[in-house]
Amino acid sequence: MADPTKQTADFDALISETGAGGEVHQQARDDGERLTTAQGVVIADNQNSLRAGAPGPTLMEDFAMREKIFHFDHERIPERVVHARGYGAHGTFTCTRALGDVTRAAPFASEGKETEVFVRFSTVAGSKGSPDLARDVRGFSVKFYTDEGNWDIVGNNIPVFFIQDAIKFPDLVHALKPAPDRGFPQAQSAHDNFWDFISLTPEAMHMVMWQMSDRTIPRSFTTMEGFGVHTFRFVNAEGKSTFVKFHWKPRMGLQSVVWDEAVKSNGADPDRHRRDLWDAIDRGDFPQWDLGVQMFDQDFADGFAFDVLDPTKIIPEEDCPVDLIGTLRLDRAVDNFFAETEQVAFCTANVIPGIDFSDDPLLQGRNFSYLDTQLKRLGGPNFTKLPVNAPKGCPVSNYQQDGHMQSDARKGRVNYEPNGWGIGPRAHPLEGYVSYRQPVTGEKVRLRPESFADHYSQARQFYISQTASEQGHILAALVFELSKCEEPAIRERMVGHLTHIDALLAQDAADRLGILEMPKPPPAAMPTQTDLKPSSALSIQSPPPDSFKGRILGVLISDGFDGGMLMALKSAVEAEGGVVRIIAPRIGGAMCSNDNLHPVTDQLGGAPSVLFDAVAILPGTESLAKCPAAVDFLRDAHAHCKHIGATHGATDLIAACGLDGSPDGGMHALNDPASAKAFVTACRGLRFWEREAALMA
Ligand code: HDD
Repeated sequence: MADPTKQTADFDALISETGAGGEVHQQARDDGERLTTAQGVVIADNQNSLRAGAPGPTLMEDFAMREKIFHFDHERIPERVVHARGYGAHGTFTCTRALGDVTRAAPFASEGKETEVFVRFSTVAGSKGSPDLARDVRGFSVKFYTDEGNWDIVGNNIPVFFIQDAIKFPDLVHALKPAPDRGFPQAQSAHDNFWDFISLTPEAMHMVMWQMSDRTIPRSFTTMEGFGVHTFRFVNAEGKSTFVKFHWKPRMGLQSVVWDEAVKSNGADPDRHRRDLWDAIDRGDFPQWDLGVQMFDQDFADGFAFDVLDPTKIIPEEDCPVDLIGTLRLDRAVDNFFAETEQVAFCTANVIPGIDFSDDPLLQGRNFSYLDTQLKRLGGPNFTKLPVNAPKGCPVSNYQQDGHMQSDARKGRVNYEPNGWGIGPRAHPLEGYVSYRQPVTGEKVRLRPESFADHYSQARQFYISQTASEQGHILAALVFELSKCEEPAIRERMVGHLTHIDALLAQDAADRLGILEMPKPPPAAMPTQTDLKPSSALSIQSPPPDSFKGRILGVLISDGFDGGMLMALKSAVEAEGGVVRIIAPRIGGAMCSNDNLHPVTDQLGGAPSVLFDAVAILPGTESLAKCPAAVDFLRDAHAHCKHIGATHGATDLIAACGLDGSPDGGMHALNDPASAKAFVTACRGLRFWEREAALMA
């Protein structure tokens, strides 16, 4: 029988002498880095628990193993009740227009002033592991580490919200999230409970139009707008208040994918958005947004057609311009996802001198919810001490003490104020935060103001501001979502609401849902104003971006491909600040026409065209016409209205897809370097939307 002591000794010898993990141990010894317990005791063996004899039972006294497993068992914290899936990065906000006359807020004190920021983007409905391209509103939260304290704009990529009063939020979220009995569907609104609630909530109709638009399937975080949603106040040194709404405008322009692409992307790369942000920062192509503000006074508010305190309404840019006052640049990925992105705690109540709240009832409720939720999620009141949450631009000094995970060890006997010891921090009436002196009167009532009662006019305004293609996408999204509702009454109620927004949209939706008799519209508290003008800022498609910067051209090649054309495409794309990825049947490379093996970035089976903004098809002597993945690659790119460049060698693949390869505004012949450049210039436009009408016909 084998001697167990001997076996252990042999195994130890193996570890230190051979490569089976041995190098790691040896290396750690050499470079001085030691593996330790949380108590700092150096661990001698991280592969074997302490046992009574080699085949014998494990001993309770193995404190190193117990501590390791204990810590592992407690790695999870509750995910956010909404916005669980998110991705963050660090950056800088630079003021481009000083606003000292309107606000004391530190980031706007002088032109060129820089303030550190942390930004977290998110989806609302899905759990932490849900796919990035669910149809969903996106969170856009910015924490400014100012020299007068932390200020958070906790916004979305849509400027309005579903409900007008925070008391309705738990119901909205319950209806949206998986049903409590079956625990699905995950990360989507296409189900009975959501539309049941919405169809009984007329105030949601404006938001629903945005939600059904391509805004909820953005190409990436870097191509989304962000909005503070509510009206806030700027307050200057004299205590004068100016109303303000915050807008983030992406430098890459607004860009979204189409629905079929989103569905397929979720399978091909469920991490598409976070990967895109990580890659952009990694290659030094730092995403940027301009911060815009709509500033207005009480007179403007009184004369505006809607209540500026109603979070289901926008102020069109034509009525109140968006002034650009600064730039946000994200240039540093997190070091540790959990420590930073997961533990960051945003709160609408985190304001600084110069920023104040309005009486928007949704905002007032949010001011309670965020602090409350952090307590549950982060386990105690000391989460503000975590590096990602702690102010960086100013000192923190107060008498808050103790509590779970306290890391501050304030010295001395004084932990109260006022105190007669003459030590410790004191309030400062001049430098401190002073709330805007707003006169308040009124009876205590549970009442929605009448000025919040128009639920359809801006929904209509949004709809008529869209291009025909975008309107088609809204209709298709409504039909998709409502078709997932099993209860006919829900579909009918929704179509009834649509009648108040646009009669043709309602009729088309009814037809495509197979509703034979037009449902009666629900009574409207106020008739729809049909004279609101379209606002071009509400459309994604017009105008399209003027460069291919930050976007990806997928070039499909096979053995014998034209290397000169690939180089021409690369230089044209790189001149625009874009990225080329090279896709081939084998990840080991593809033979160029000059018999050199060219490296590729992706294998065709794992890189469908949904992952690229535009595609070029450069097959060589190796035909791709019989390759199903290549057929899907081209067919999808075509169906998603992408710009397609193709060499003569692509003719048989084009035919295999049943497509007409004749050049048009979206199909480009690649035959010389000049044609490569012209193709990339055409790719600046988002898509060749004209193809869509033909595809639908
Ligand atoms: Fe909220 C998270 C945005 C209404 C309660 N919300 C959360 C996040 C964003 C928003 C971006 C994620 C923050 C992060 O990245 O950590 N929420 C909004 C917007 C709203 C809104 C733009 C309407 C204009 N939210 C809203 C209401 C309530 C909440 C009315 C409650 C009454 N929201 C929360 C929360 C969350 C949250 C439960 C979950 C996780 C967290 O706060 O930190 O407190």
